[in-house]
Amino acid sequence: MARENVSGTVKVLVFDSYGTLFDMRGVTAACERFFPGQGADLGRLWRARQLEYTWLLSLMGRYVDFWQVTERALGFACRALRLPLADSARKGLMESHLRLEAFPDVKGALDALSGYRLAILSNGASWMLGEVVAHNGLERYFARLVSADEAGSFKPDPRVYNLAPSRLSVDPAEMLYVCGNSWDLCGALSAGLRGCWLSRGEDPWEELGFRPEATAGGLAELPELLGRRKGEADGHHAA
Ligand code: LAC
Repeated sequence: MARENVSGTVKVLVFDSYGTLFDMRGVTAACERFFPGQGADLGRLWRARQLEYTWLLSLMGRYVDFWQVTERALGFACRALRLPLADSARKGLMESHLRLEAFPDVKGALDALSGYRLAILSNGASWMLGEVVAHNGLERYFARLVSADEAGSFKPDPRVYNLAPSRLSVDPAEMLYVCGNSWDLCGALSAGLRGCWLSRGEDPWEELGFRPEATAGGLAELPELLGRRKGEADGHHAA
């Protein structure tokens, strides 16, 4: 259900990581393995606190990397739900972030988009991104894994989004950020990036005063939205 085509030249596609390329339900499944019957509640609270802590620590100017944020959020979520967190469970739950599966549409879409330079821009620490990309055998697709760590802050700090065009040496007008988390995409749009919303789930678009340039129901729609065929050289639009 491609709703609007992307207009103008796009040379570089930058993807968010968690929830866009990689399915966070792997974390919930790990929560369920360690705490049967509580996986959904723990997964939800952990993810919520993980994001809230990134926002709080960024606003406080107290950056610590995404691994530490994630571990602190896990500690809080377990205490809030009265779940005893043994070291083995902590380790297993944390490491589930490194073993997330890519959504089923990722590999085909990356193949179809091989005429573009592709990259990731994520809150995840560089080594975390490297591990999850390698776990899915996707290393060859990406020119760069850009981590918020390089800005010492988290999304939606504009300094994080600005890393993408600067690290990839591309004019923001020729770059499209593709993201499944609409708050994150609003942050990118606010920072002056172009953005396509990947509407994977049932969540509606956030009411933060921005509209995406295009909306895709899955990554397989991207080549059509971009109006280009596989393998076309940069700068030559099919549509
Ligand atoms: C990321 C989180 C926001 O990958 O999903 O940056």
